[in-house]
Amino acid sequence: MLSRFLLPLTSLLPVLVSSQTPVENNALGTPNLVHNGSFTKGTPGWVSKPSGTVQDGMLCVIVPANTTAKASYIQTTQNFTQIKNDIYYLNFTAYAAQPVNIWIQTNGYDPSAGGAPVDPNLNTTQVPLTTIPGPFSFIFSPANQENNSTLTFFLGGSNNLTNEICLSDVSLHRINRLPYFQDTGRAIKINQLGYLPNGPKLATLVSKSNSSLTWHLKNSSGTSVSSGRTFPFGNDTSSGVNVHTIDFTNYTSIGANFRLQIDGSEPSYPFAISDQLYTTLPQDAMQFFYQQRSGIAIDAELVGSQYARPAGHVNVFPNQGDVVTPCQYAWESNVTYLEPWTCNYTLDVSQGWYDAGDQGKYVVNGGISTAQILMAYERTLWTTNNTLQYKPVSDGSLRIPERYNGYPDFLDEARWEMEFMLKMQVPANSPPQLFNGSYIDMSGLVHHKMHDNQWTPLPTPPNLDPKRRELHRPSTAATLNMVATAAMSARLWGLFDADFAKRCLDAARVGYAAAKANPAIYAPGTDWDLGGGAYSDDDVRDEFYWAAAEMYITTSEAQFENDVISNYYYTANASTLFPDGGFGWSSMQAIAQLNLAAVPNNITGRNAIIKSVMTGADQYIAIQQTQPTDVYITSYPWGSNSNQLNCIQVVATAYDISRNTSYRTSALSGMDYIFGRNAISQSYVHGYGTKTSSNIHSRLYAAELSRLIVQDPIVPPPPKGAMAGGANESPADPPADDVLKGCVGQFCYVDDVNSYSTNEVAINWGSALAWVASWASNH
Ligand SMILES: *[C@@H]1O[C@H](CO)[C@@H](O)[C@H](O)[C@H]1NC(C)=O
Ligand SMILES: *[C@@H]1O[C@H](CO)[C@@H](O)[C@H](O)[C@H]1NC(C)=O
Ligand SMILES: *[C@@H]1O[C@H](CO)[C@@H](O)[C@H](O)[C@H]1NC(C)=O
Ligand SMILES: *[C@@H]1O[C@H](CO)[C@@H](O)[C@H](O)[C@H]1NC(C)=O
Ligand SMILES: *[C@@H]1O[C@H](CO)[C@@H](O)[C@H](O)[C@H]1NC(C)=O
Ligand SMILES: *[C@@H]1O[C@H](CO)[C@@H](O)[C@H](O)[C@H]1NC(C)=O
Ligand SMILES: *[C@@H]1O[C@H](CO)[C@@H](O)[C@H](O)[C@H]1NC(C)=O
Ligand SMILES: *[C@@H]1O[C@H](CO)[C@@H](O)[C@H](O)[C@H]1NC(C)=O
Ligand SMILES: *[C@@H]1O[C@H](CO)[C@@H](O)[C@H](O)[C@H]1NC(C)=O
Ligand SMILES: *[C@@H]1O[C@H](CO)[C@@H](O)[C@H](O)[C@H]1NC(C)=O
Ligand SMILES: *[C@@H]1O[C@H](CO)[C@@H](O)[C@H](O)[C@H]1NC(C)=O
Ligand SMILES: *[C@@H]1O[C@H](CO)[C@@H](O)[C@H](O)[C@H]1NC(C)=O
Ligand SMILES: [Ca+2]
Ligand SMILES: [Ca+2]
Repeated sequence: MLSRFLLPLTSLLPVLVSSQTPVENNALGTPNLVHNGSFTKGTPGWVSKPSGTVQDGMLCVIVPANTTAKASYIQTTQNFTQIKNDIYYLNFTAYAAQPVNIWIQTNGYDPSAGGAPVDPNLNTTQVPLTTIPGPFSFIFSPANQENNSTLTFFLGGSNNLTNEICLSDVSLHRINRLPYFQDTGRAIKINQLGYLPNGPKLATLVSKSNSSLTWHLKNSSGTSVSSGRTFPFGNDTSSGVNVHTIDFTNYTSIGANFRLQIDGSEPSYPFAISDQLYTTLPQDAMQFFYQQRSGIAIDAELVGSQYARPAGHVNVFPNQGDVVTPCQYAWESNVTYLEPWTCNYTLDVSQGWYDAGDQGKYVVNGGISTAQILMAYERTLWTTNNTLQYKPVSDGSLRIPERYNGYPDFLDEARWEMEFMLKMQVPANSPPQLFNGSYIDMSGLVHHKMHDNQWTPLPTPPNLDPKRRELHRPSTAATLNMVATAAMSARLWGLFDADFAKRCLDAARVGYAAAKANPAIYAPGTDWDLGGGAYSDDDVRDEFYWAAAEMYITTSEAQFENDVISNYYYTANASTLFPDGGFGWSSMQAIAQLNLAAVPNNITGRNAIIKSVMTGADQYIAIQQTQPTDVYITSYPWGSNSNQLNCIQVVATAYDISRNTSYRTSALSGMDYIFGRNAISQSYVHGYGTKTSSNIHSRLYAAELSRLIVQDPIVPPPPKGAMAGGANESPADPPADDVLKGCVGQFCYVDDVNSYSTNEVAINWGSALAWVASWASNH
């Protein structure tokens, strides 16, 4: 597989000197990972078979005729570390007495195979040696971490005569990213999309000055149309810089290309004042989901030819799933569960969305993502005074294959994932499966996740993923996620497709009973980094609350109402329901509470539930008032943009329920951060704003890497509407480890394709954006 993305640079130098790749060949400055690569000390650091000799500064090996590829080789003996998703440069000089193709691998050891490669990170084929000593260069990015790696040149295999192959000047360098300059953009931080005429208009100035300064709002001809004084704030602890606030809310005229300016300083990026600000964002945010779809060809007519691709994971070679998908091997699961869990069946778990930059599919993350899309639709059924500019409720509003099929497109898109989640359910009357030392009936539970058993490199088009796809053990949390979303689907599809609605509700009832019978099957945190994330969760009180709530709202049945009322979260206070920093896929009580409050139902104590949502929103607003960039968060965890957006969802729902405009004002100001009103002037939604995230981590959109590691075809940049995870104050990936050391809060972001901890896409972040965009487009 990797060979597809690796060609000798010798034939491709014009691409590699392109000005778009500032870091290319920037390897000098890091140590050579190969010792004695020029054989100046003889052969220390090397082993060869048959044993070679050093002649004229080259290690030469006599390769017998008719040997197999691996029978003759030159290999390093001092191991080096290959860091997952880092970038390496390999150079060497070699020739052969008779022209021959050799083969290079970096790899770990597989003790059971006597040192054979497990999962080569560099696996070239066809390195053509001639009789003239040729320089060769390769750039590669390891898909998997390998702490004890070797570099091997396999010499045999293709020649029927005795050959002599000589090698020298071997160097292997990790990319050098330093010195690094972080582009923080303009000093005046704005929402780069702009501002609504009748909405709040706030900007943040970074300035060392502690006294108020005069600002001007200039129109597209540079004429000052409004002016005022900044409000010095002082140290913004979320970024550690001194800031002022600019409030130009009172200016309400529509126009394009406004700029804010402090006399004598650089103006802000341009922005609009427009009531159409968020009109296209819901479609583009939703378009991301179509592009993440598994099991269907992505249609050029809908998304443009550069984004078209064949169906991924429909068991067409080299894919090993997802129509026929086995469970993990017992020897694989043994490591995570400390017992050899497996199952006897295969399942068709095709469809669904790829979770993020990877191509795994996780039911717990599918749950929140599907829920937020369904909620974006459902709120249009109960909000009053809905002067919707954009109607998720309509058919034909998205560029998806199901447009104009008579069903609302948001429901169509969510159904793609719902169908997958239904398929993840353990079939009725399945043989018992191992759990905690005994075999138990898991029928009706839902497999936690399915993904590759090893990471694939970036880029990997889904239809070319060769790894084994595997089901992981069922979990209570995944089961309840399926139940909750199936209950929502049942009530929303009831009007359109009664058969599907029934299928959802039937599966939900079976799942609900299975979860109650097996309330503590947790996905362990140890089940990570073998081609997928863990999504571990050992507190499922929130998932039980959510499932019961959705089942009750859909069915009005007393058993579900009783389960809601007896749940821990029913009487929990607002700050437990809506925790500081927002909610996420493992804390679904918040989603449950929003739906119990907003969707018509007769639950006992509904007024208290509604009050808790208002209090939760008030608490977020109280935090926002301490933050000069109007964020609701005070820390910046992995995926912090979704935390901010999920807080907006709470405040915006409080507005939908109460029509109290202070919630609307707060939620709209909360949008600013995502679109550039932050320490680094970053608009995190690709294609929206001036300085937007462009090198997003994804196997589908690794254009930055494809420029560096030459390949055919060149993969596209991310589509408009794809959102990066955002600032992460504990970043952990190769580029971030190099360039974000000691960063503070909002600064902890790098727009690099390999920065999965700050720059990845994910469905649960995209769904938060889709909900908030739909809400904002109504204003
Ligand atoms: C590797 O080869 C490339 C292409 O010839 C060259 O630009 C680069 O400087 C070399 N790197 C090292 C570390 O020698
Ligand atoms: C590496 O490349 C060789 C030669 O094409 C191939 O036989 C082998 O299967 C590859 N190994 C892996 C793990 O991809
Ligand atoms: C490499 O393997 C050796 C021997 O097993 C071990 O001692 C060493 O810690 C390993 N190195 C790394 C970086 O894991
Ligand atoms: C290289 O890695 C292998 C596999 O982990 C290990 O057996 C060997 O001892 C390591 N060699 C050194 C020098 O660390
Ligand atoms: C290598 O194999 C070819 C074809 O089978 C044969 O003709 C040739 O004699 C062999 N060479 C040696 C040295 O065995
Ligand atoms: C030896 O290899 C050459 C080139 O690959 C081929 O043309 C020739 O037929 C081979 N000879 C034998 C005896 O197989
Ligand atoms: C500003 O905030 C940063 C981040 O919280 C903090 O490290 C720094 O000490 C603060 N500076 C001042 C002058 O208070
Ligand atoms: C906006 O206008 C009102 C009414 O003229 C005024 O009281 C208020 O101070 C103005 N706000 C700002 C931020 O200038
Ligand atoms: C599971 O791990 C245990 C303990 O390491 C080992 O004894 C057992 O053979 C393993 N079972 C399988 C099926 O791999
Ligand atoms: C609904 O809209 C009408 C007309 O715009 C307005 O008079 C009324 O107060 C609004 N009702 C609510 C509950 O916001
Ligand atoms: C799987 O099926 C085989 C044959 O039907 C049976 O012998 C075995 O016990 C089953 N294993 C499990 C874990 O159910
Ligand atoms: C709530 O109860 C009222 C009065 O019995 C009934 O009219 C209404 O339909 C119920 N609403 C829901 C959503 O069940
Ligand atoms: Ca439709
Ligand atoms: Ca949980």
